Amino acid sequence: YEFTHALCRLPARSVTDGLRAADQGDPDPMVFAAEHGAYVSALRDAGCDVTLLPADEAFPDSVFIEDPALVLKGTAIILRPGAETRLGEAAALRPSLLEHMNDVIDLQTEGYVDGGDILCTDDRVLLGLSARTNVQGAEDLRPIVEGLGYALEVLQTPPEILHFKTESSLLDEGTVLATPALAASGAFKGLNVIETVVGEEAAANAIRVNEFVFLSAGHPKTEEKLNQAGYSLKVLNTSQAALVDGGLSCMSLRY
Ligand code: CIR
Repeated sequence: YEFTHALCRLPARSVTDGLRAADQGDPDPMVFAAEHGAYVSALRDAGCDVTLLPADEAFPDSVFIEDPALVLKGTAIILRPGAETRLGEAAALRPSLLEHMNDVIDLQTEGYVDGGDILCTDDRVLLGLSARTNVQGAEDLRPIVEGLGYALEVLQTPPEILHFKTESSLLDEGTVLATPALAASGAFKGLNVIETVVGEEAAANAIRVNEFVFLSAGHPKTEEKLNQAGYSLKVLNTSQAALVDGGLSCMSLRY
């Protein structure tokens, strides 16, 4: 969770067409841009040099830049997103990755892997199978991840959860924040788990960036729990990302 850089993409006006499991209304592109701006500022405050890519109107969900790529030790792996409207995001991101990363590897697969299903510790990559990530994608990713010195653990995300990291995040080297449902799936062997408070499940899509934990606003009990545990929090509004099933982790590639 120690990062010097982050890559973000401005939200497109077409984010109003973003994918969502349940419709609670379209995000407002102006409000989204303001919330995204605060997120980028928070990354900079936390010590990251942020590269901000232009909006890509062709892809409504392209602000969620974490899904088409995985960065390990400065090497970007271009993934194969599991939603049809997002498949082209991987190729669209490639030139920027070539420019900003030490090395770029293409995942060659006929399967699928979304970055939102991948939680990394210093030496482990936890990959949750989901509607967006399948066994073939996971097994084709394995040699790349192992070649970079990480152990890959393939886990099952409970079916009602979009992405593995929709409901979990790394708080420090030995601790994750997770919803009770994902914690109960047994995915976090060898790690301490702090559970989100019931009714505040969306808080689990958090990120640790250097000394700070970024947490979505509106989860006061989980916020209190993390304060008590000694974490330094930056609380950020994600109301518009939430309307299209996004959260804090999805909006940057940190490296
Ligand atoms: C999607 O359904 O793909 C987007 N609307 C939301 C993606 C969120 N990404 C993430 O959790 N990593």
